[in-house]
Amino acid sequence: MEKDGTMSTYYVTTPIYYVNDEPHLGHMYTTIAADVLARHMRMDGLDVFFLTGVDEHGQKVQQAAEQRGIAPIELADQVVARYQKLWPQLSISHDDFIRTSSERHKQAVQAMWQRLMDADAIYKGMYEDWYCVPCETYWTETQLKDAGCREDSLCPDCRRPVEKVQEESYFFRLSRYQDALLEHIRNNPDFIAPASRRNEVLRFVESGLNDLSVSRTTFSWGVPVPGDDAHVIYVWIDALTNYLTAPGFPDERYRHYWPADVHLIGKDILRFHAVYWPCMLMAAGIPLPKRVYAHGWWTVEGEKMSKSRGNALRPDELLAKYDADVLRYFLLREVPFGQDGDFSFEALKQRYNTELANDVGNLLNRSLAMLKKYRGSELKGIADEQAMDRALIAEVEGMQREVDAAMQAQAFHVALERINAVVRHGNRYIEENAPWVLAREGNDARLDTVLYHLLETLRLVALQLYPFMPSRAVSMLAQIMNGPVDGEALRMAEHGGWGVLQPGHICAAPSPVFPRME
Ligand code: ME8
Repeated sequence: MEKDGTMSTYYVTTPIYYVNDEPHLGHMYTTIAADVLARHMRMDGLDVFFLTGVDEHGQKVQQAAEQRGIAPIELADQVVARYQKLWPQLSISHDDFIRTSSERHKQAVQAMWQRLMDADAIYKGMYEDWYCVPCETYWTETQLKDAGCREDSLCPDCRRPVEKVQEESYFFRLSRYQDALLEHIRNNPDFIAPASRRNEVLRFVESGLNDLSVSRTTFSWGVPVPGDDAHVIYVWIDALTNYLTAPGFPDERYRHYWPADVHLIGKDILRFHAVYWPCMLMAAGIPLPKRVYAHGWWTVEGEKMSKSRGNALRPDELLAKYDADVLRYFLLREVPFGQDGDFSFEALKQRYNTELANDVGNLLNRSLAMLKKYRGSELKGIADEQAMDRALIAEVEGMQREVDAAMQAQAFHVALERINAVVRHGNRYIEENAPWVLAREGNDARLDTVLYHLLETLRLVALQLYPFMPSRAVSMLAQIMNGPVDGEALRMAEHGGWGVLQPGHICAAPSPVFPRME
């Protein structure tokens, strides 16, 4: 809550995904991570704006559409339909879905362009490119170098000679903002994360920035340059401005959510987000996002995922095998966010069976089963609280603080490890207290106290798991609360304290939430 009584905002974004490819594991990953943050922050009572969407313009999309004999917008519509079907299947709770072909976006991009013109940050010059006549394709110097074709000036696609062409282009004065950007990165240690990426960007900026070509005359599928229709605004000004369009730019209302709290991206597009974007914003007099977090890349069963290898993991294939919660958990638990990792079906099964079926599932089943067997599922209250009970409470409260801190730092794996530690503590607590012995000996005061602490621990564990596994967590809570639970309405301020369950409350009988995976 802010001092004036308004709710604090939290604005989280994913990249906008190109529509010349179908969704795959990589797209799922960033979007799931953003969703977990959004859900966590909503539970914390923040006014959250979670944005995802698609990047529709550019030469590649125009060419992909031509190859299929359809208009670019038709291709875009098809891929948009795939994303819009996919996100609910993965329990993605975005507040807005931006399309760069929309009218609102065109307005925003042209307004952004105008601001850059007004600041004299854009000028007209000549741009050198390579052109393959047979393929009718333009290649940049970098693309030729990356494909090992620069030496002989060959086309990366058909290996025939390419020719150098010059084209008129607008340029953004990136070099002018080099010092200001360096100062910003140095003064704001949290601006780029993780730290290794921050160092990478610092080194790149220190090595000197060149002005950036920001328009093309060689294709038409894009936003026209205001007042110069022969030029289309080149991809990055167009794409990056989406983060302003969605909250309302150029209307002043965009300031309600802007600056973004975090742009989540893959490491492949770090330079655009941590160098070009902040310089554009500085030039336009718009505040910079608070943070850019570049996560690592997934390989699949040890191999680089690529279209040509045909091994890109597709959502349909994954969702046919596992439900959304299992995928969400695995992706954020398996690899520390920021590092590269490998997706393997064996590792997924292993983690699920150990941490979810064995640890969380057992704690829930045993606790509810004992409560049913010894107390007809009724919680009686705390008649004999001892040091080990207080230690359990302290552990649960420590988890809440540390999960919060981890989420502020996008350290998803740390949050999950911390939750798992409480679950293991809960299982040990059962062994140490041996409720079956307490029942046999007729030690009702102690038995009731132990059962109460178990159920309250489970309830608070389920709350912390909710952002990661919304439907499983709701199933856990529904058994504990013995009634339907609306996940979206969960709030830490209301539900997050120890002692919400009241004596006399009757829980449901256990029914497995994490059945073993064979
Ligand atoms: O780059 N592992 O779109 P895009 C993890 N339109 N994440 C991966 C991945 C992998 N193997 N492969 C892709 C674009 N990603 C631009 C962005 S933003 C203003 C414009 C994820 O469809 C990762 O988040 O190529 C990466 O940044 C994104 O997909 C690239 O998606």
